Amino acid sequence: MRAFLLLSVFLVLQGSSDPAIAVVKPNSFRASWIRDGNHAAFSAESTPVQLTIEQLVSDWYQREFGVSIPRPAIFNDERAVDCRGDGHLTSTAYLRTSATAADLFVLYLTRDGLNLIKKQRLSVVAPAGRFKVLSVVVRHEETSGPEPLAMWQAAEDAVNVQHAQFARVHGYGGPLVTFLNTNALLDSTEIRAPERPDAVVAAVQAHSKTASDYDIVIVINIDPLRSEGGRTSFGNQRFVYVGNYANWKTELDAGAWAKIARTAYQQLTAYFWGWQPDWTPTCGGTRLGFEPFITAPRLLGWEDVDGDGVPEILDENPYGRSR
Ligand SMILES: [Ca+2]
Repeated sequence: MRAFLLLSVFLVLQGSSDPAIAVVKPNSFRASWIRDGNHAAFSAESTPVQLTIEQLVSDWYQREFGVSIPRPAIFNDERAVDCRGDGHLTSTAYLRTSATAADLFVLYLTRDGLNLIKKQRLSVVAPAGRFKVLSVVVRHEETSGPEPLAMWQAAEDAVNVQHAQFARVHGYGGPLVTFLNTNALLDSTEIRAPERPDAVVAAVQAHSKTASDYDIVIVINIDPLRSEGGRTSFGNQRFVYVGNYANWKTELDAGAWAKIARTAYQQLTAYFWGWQPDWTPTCGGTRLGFEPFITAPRLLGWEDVDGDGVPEILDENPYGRSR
């Protein structure tokens, strides 16, 4: 877990399409009472009825973004705190703008839903569908072992199995996310700067692979002489780089390859979907129950929060929106 935190520190966001907007408005909204479903001060009998958290969050979407989100996805786990003990309520809403893209609305509120801590609106890749991935494994004698591509393929296949299992448990017809993987093995002598997208594009071309044919290019470079984190690069070519974040010095076993795959496919790829680590803050090894996913699935639109049987990311009328 410490390694994942380290990775976050190393994260480089290049050319993000929409800068984060952070607004702090403490105590700005106190609509705590309703009458007959309307936001009036008291009921007819002057008996105050407190708004539910869901209603409060829904009102924040209307107020801050002008969008109707009647049944918002909410994460409000008291255990989700950072190393200073700070936590918050997180709500996200993905509204599709095309088959592959979405507007993402993010709210951080105090746990009682009454105060806005931060808001964001981003244009992101929708966290659903089939993603064509070119995985480039850079071979290093000390760490790669005799069959690096076989080990890597088993680890990346396991990620697809995780998505398939999630879909099965939730009764969906198929996985919400599938990675269609093509793998390439490059010797470390073939590529001098594997952290640079342009160098990778050129190096794979020598292997008859065209980077632009893929939605995402992932580079795995477990260089025993280079302790470094990972990064996600935005741009014409979406690019994920996983360095030797755990300072491996010897041959990677299946468990290590599985960790690398989780870093690549569950964590660094999730930045394309708009995910940020503090959606569900943790400190050290805290586990909140949604692993191997990197965050609460409902925040990625992967659960049916409005009760019509369709996960919100596929729902034509997500979050209880009317037609
Ligand atoms: Ca739904």
